[in-house]
Amino acid sequence: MQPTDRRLANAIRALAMDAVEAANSGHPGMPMGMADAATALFTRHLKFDAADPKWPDRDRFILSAGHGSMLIYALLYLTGYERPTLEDIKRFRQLGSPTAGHPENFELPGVEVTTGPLGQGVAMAVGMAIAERHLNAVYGDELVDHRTFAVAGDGCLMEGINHEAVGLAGNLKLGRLIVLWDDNRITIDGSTDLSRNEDVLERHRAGQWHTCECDGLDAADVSRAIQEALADPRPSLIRCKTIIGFGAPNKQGTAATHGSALGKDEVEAARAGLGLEPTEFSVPDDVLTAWRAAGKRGAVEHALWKERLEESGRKVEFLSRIQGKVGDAWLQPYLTKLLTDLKPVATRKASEMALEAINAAIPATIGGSADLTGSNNTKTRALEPLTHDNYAGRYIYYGIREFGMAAAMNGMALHGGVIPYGGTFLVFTDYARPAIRLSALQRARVVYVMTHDSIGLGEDGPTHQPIEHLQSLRAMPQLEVYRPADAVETAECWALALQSEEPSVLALTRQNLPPLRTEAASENLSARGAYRLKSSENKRKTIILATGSEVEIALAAAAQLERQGIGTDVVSMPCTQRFDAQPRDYREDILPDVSNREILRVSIEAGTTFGWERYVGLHGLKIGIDRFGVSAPAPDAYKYFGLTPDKIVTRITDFMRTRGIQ
Ligand SMILES: Cc1ncc(C[n+]2csc(CCOP(=O)(O)OP(=O)(O)O)c2C)c(N)n1
Ligand SMILES: [Mg+2]
Repeated sequence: MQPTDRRLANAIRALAMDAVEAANSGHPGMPMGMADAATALFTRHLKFDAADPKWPDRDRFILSAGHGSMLIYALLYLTGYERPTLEDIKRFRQLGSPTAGHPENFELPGVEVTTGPLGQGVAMAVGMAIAERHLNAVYGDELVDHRTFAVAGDGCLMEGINHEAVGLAGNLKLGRLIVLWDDNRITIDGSTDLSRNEDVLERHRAGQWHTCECDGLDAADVSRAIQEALADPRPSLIRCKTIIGFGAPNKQGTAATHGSALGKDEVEAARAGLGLEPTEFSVPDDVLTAWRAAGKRGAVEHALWKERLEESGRKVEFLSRIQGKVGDAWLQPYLTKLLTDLKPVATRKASEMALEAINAAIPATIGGSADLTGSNNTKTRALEPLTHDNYAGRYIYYGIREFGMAAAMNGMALHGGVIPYGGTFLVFTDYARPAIRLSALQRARVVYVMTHDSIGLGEDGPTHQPIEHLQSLRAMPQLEVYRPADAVETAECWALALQSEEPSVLALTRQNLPPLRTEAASENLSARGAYRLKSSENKRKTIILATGSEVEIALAAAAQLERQGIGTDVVSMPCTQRFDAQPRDYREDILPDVSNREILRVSIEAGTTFGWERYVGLHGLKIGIDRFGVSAPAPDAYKYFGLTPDKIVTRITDFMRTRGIQ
């Protein structure tokens, strides 16, 4: 006899309680409250095949309320994924176990995205749903026809990013996106009455979503609501009325179950009340069998899909698209053409020029901007807008939603089959930063096209002029920050960003820059992160390191220094992280390990000098801007901050004199 839904759900409850108890850390309340809803979704609706977590046409499931990670670990184990094993679950939250505190996409196939920072899961689900509709438009129902389900808590729906996600999904009419809201009316501080009185459903309806409600503790009723959501052409929010920690007789319904072990006595009482096995981590045979059968539900559909793939005639193309490998065959022809027609150009414009070649050569790219298309130069001529009536389009008008855009791009990148890039002003990486951090943590290949990268943007003034941004982004692990100095470097940096498995930020100028690299190179020089653009003519006394727009200034200063007999190298440093990863020999060739008295190292960047001692040493000269900017035309702002060749030459020679450097 098939076990009841409640018994299936109770297996989730048991594993969640026991794992949190064993770790003496974690969140039992959420998985216990949503166990019935998850049972309905995984045993009746979700299209997946536990034997192949990477099946491209699987439905995507995102646990946005990532603190409830035991919910997804229990589901993956019960339905028969290879990992986590029961042993993994026993080692919940322990060093080296894939059952990390919060779900991490790089630990377990089946965990589609990394969640924990509340709200971002739903926003990434929006991106997944966009990628699905786009690929459906490109490859048809035979190959791409799936849905995106997310489970969100009160926190996910309170976070500001939810507003952006709801707006994007509503406008794009992402009808295949279904969010199940764990409406337990509890957060860490206690009742949601303490902090919320909005009508959450009404807010979603205002964003053109479909909404419905169900008893989240009744799998059949949840299933009914899911059916309703599936039938509606709009994105759906299902309000699942639940009780946090359901089954813990004394603590359920209270914040006490949110984020700590229930305690031995309460677990025993819950076991008795729910009719669970008396021993820890045990799942009755008939229950496990039923769950394992649910894990195979999709096998037939999967097999049929494989047949369709074989017959489609597009198998190779489709699979390579999903794998996401891209070449840089576009680069050399582009550079060859570029070098025949050199003229001053802003690197944001150079980025657009490179994108013309990239978008023609790589159909997986999907561009966009947070309402600064004309400024970020992200839309190339052939790209049509991706809209609800043309999902085949490759350009997204994200609206003024930097955080929503970045999170959606994470979802798109992790869905696979598309390579998202999106723009805003570099200063507004602050608005997107929590999602940029998740791009990095998740190793999502997202390219951030961040223009207006310094005081060089001019009149918009200090609110718009990045100061600390470049260095703070460089401080982020697994994120490559590029600041190219001219059109050639811009193309090189684009090539590197596309071939990376990590996210990249391209910091690009508003103002025109002269061509600095005027001859063909035998390799991508930016790949080294830093390279000698000009070698000293006189005996080398100084090495100037500069990035982006300041390389031009460094070269002009170097020419003056040479005239004074001071041999000067100029090193262009488009990517500090790449330079750091070079072999020692290379790094020492560029920056010889000698004292600043012998060869003075100087850095020039129109931003904070914080951190540049890393390259110029404690006794080097750091030239930059350690205050907020000014509203003025760019040349005046540069003059005001002393970022001109004359001023820099004076600073270098003064510095040498006062330090007794000959
Ligand atoms: C952006 C962010 N802020 C704060 C937290 C810390 N935090 C984790 S869970 C939680 C409460 C969430 O409440 P709810 O979503 O209702 O979850 P429930 O208590 O119902 O499981 C908070 C504040 C977080 N994970 N992410
Ligand atoms: Mg809650």
